[in-house]
Amino acid sequence: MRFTVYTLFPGLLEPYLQEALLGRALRSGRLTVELRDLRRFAGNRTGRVDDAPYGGGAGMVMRVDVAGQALDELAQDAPPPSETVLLTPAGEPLTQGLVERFAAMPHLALISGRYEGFDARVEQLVTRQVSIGDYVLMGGELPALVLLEATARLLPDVLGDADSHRQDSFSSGLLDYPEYTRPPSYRGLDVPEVLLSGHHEKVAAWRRVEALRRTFERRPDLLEGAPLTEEERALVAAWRAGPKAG
Ligand code: JCQ
Repeated sequence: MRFTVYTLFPGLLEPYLQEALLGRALRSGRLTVELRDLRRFAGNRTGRVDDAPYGGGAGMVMRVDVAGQALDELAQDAPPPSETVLLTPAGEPLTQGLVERFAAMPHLALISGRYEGFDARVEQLVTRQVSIGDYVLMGGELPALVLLEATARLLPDVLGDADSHRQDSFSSGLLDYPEYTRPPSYRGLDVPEVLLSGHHEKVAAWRRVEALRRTFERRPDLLEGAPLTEEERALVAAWRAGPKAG
């Protein structure tokens, strides 16, 4: 898979991409990332990529023609990107489902803005706007890396065997069950007995209930979309009904 990332600060992304599993995926050729500097499109009229907002107010706005030239350049690529994605807090939330769709694309373009964001007309030039969460950063570079990393780990042979997708959080629609490793007791904190029992069916059943319990306690919003059995729905209903239940 190939990513093309437009940014004013390619140097911010470069070192992150050289290390660990992403670095290995890039060196192996399973993943290609091209960083392109948006500054090239500043032109010699102002030499700047930003300008003051119409209507007044504080802050600067990134010029529409800067993004326009980037998108023109992308249209010349072979193959052109399947999607052109602007990273912005006003975008559609990034979910594992969306990440799975990105992972099926041969070429994806990401556009990272700075300042107060792009001229709103850029929304009509890209195919999609994506948010990585409800907070505001200083630029779209970290969001681009987040989207890229979440996508890259789904590509064939990017995760090492040891890191392989067990059942990722969200593939079940629930948070992950808690995991433990040695020692069995640490400062009075004990590993649940069932995990030491060697009883695989009991372990699987315990993990499912604990995943359900964590999701109920921490992210009840996820239970709406999760495929649960009748029995599991009843268990959740009992937890909702009161502290004695379940
Ligand atoms: C992305 N969640 C937060 C900040 C404007 C393009 O317009 C803007 C982009 C940014 C950088 O992205 C984020 C972000 N998802 O802050 C302001």
